[in-house]
Amino acid sequence: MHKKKILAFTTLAATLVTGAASVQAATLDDVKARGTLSCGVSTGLAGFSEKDANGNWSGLDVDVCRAVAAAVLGDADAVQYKPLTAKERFTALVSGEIDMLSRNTTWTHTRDTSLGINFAGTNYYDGASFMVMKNLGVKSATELDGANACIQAGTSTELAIADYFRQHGMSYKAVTFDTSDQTRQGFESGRCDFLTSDGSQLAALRVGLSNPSDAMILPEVISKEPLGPVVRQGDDQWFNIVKWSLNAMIEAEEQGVTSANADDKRENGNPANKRLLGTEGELGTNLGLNADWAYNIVKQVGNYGESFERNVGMDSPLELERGLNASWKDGGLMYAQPMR
Ligand SMILES: N[C@@H](CCC(=O)N[C@@H](CS)C(=O)NCC(=O)O)C(=O)O
Repeated sequence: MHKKKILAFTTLAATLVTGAASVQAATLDDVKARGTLSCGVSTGLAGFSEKDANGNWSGLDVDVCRAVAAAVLGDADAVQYKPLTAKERFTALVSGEIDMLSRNTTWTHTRDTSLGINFAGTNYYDGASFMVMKNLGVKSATELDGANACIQAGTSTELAIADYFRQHGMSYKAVTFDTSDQTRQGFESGRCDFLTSDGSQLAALRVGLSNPSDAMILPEVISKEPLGPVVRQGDDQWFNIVKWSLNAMIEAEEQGVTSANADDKRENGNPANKRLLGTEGELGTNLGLNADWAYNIVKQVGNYGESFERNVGMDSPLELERGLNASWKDGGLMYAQPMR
């Protein structure tokens, strides 16, 4: 190729890239202009994303939506929640119907590389398991050969269970549903011998049964299910904002910064506290946000540990232990990239 042609080609490529970026890289502007964040959540899952009788949403996944709204708009309440089934969620994100997805969604290679989406971190490390009624008399998943499985369509659980049964030379019949409510009702009305989903979701579905103590979760954990918030590809600034909003919650717990002491720590804390909370450094500017972006997150939503305990922890109906979701400082996997 002649030099001139190479130059022309390079200019064209640059124009295409810039053009594409300017079409898509507007999420922050859109959210600010609208004054609310549009966040995709589940249709209802206790502890993760659930609407109460007054129409207020709460949960661990809802807190990630709230954190982003606090960082971007200074108001954790400025969120419009869009309930989505497993099947609908990625289309809603890629089509621009929502600004971000925070709906117990597993980060997998195929999703990350083929759907035009980016995972912005992990807010719950999970694994798929099985729930049975105690009166079935089954104590292990290895006793489930030939059983009927209640399972939600469009989930990674469908793939996990297929692998598990094949690997163990067993068969099952899938009875699929679109929402967690339908799946729970199917299980409760005896349409299947077991219900399979991520462990946290089994805990959530179990508390929704008329008699939770009738059901038990089997000991096998058959897959890795790292759950986290998702954005569409093509807007790196927005990707950074969602990624670092979650990271700020995790970092705040590592630093011992809480909703109760954030005011004190931002004035009198150590250098890392001040950088996180915006009284020193440029972390906000680099994201295109105000200096108090992470302060607003911690003050209004809390750090990751506060959110975990409030929504799914031992004092909540789900009674989930921190386990893998403990801070790395306590032997878990929650580890924030350095905020500097
Ligand atoms: N983590 C898995 C499963 C996600 C999932 O949709 N699980 C069901 C469990 S029943 C759920 O949360 N449903 C909520 C709803 O119906 O909106 C995935 O990403 O595919």
